[in-house]
Amino acid sequence: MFVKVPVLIVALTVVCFGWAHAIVIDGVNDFAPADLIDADGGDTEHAPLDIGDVYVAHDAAGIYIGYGHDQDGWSGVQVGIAVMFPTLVGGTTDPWGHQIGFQGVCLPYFVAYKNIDSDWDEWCEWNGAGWTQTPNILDWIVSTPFDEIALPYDLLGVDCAVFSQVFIEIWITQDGATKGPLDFSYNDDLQLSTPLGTVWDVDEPVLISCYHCIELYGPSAAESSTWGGIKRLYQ
Ligand SMILES: [Ca+2]
Ligand SMILES: [Ca+2]
Repeated sequence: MFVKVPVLIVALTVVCFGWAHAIVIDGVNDFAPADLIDADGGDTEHAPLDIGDVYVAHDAAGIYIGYGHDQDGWSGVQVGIAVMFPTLVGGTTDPWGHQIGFQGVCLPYFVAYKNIDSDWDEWCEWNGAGWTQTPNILDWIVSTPFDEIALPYDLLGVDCAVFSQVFIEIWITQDGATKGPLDFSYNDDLQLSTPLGTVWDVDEPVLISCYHCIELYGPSAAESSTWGGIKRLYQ
């Protein structure tokens, strides 16, 4: 897999035109139907833990992610988003100390976290030895049943002419050091809540090595079925 990532980058067009569209971050779904990358709804035991439809769009200014989720009357629910770019080697640990980890070549350089109860978010960037965590700088709405977040390229510090792909995973967890990923978007086979039941506490990290792969060019932010298929083979 170390070899295949740069090979795929070279094979892709990396010019920044023909972008899709900006998204208004207001908790109202204004993504295009073609931006849907995952219909994840209904695969947890409890609705407040469930990620629903996941959308990704982009324009010349950045990346936009939207997903269905409503913690309803529950408390302590948190949302994490890992962002990986090819060749940027990131961290293996969860910056908020949950039982979630990263392995293989898919080490996220960024993790965004939101504590829904307090509307507290942190933008976590890998500094080579740990996470540099900056609170409450994210444009991220979680107060409606459809959450939206903007990740401007200025925030990411990346050049869309260099990176034509971004790798993303989203999870629902809860406050606490024994809490793992109750719902995943991409790694459904590793999530701890399913319609059959929920594992509420674990003592070892659930390790992921696969992500949604988003192509950052063209008319919409389509998931790469080719690379997604390759990654799935290595699970
Ligand atoms: Ca789900
Ligand atoms: Ca899922």
